[in-house]
Amino acid sequence: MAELQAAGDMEAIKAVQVRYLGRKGQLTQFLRNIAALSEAERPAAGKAANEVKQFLEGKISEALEQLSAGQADQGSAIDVTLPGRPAVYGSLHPISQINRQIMDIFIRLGFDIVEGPEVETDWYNFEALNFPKNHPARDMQDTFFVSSDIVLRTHTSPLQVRIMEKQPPPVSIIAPGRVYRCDSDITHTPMFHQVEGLLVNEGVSFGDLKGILTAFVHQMFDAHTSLRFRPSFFPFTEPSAEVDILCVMCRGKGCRVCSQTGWLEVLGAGMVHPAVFENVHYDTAKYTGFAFGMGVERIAMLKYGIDDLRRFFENDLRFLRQF
Ligand code: 2U9
Repeated sequence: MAELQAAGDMEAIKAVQVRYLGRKGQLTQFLRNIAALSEAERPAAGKAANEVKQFLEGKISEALEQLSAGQADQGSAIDVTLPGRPAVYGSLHPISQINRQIMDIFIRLGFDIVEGPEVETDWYNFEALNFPKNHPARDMQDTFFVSSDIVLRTHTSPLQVRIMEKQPPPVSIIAPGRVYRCDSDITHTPMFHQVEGLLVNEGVSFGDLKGILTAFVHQMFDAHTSLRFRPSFFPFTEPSAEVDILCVMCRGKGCRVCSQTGWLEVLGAGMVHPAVFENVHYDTAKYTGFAFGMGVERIAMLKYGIDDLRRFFENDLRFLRQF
């Protein structure tokens, strides 16, 4: 045992093994000589010798195991020639990508990006924007109320009211962000993303609005996309319009995506209602302005041909990796 303990490497352990258990080893010789003993001595001697043999074999293999375990700890068992694991890259969510594309277009057109609170007061979300007290959007059915006076913003327009309160015209801003509506089905999620724009100055006309939105659509979709302005209504604009583009799928022939109409609604817009300007103390005799709004998920679905809004919120990597 002392010799085994002193053995520092594989060779030294093997030498101990040979010395006692080898063909000419001490114990092997002893076992051979048992035959020469008297019949009375033989059984006890044989039994004792075999016990010693088993004990030694056990101790030697134990010593060999300890040696190789020690070597693994020191790192020699690591194969440094194995190829490394590939790094997995993340990427921007399709909504973030479309959001950035929209922002880039309006930045080039001279707009500034503004952001603000997602929890708003009734004044900024509704009252200042000329929503009458009994408007259905103010219903608990449509809006998430934090308290009777505090709501999760249902659009990013309150932010633009805040900006106008703080600074005089000219104003040309784009407000992107999350908005919340008490709505959940195949085509609505309780949270979605909006981009709204506002431009106020002397002499701003509906023609300016058409020019800006046409430039936007031609950069976002295709330089030859046809647009159509349809009369509509919002409390905060007058006149108001909804903007359609010729269906990107069927080019106006009529298909499932455009419900056989040949057109796709992509934007809402209009001239800012004078009541809104009065609420922020802008001189309505001097200034006019236009505003517009769009849903980012909707633009992304049309651009990428995605038919189910819920895909954006499931975070299934097999979907996300395609963008
Ligand atoms: C101020 C005054 C007016 C923003 C506007 C729309 C028309 C519009 C919808 C598009 C799809 C909301 O995401 S959506 O459901 N938006 O149709 N938004 S004009 O008008 C404003 C904004 C701020 C101070």
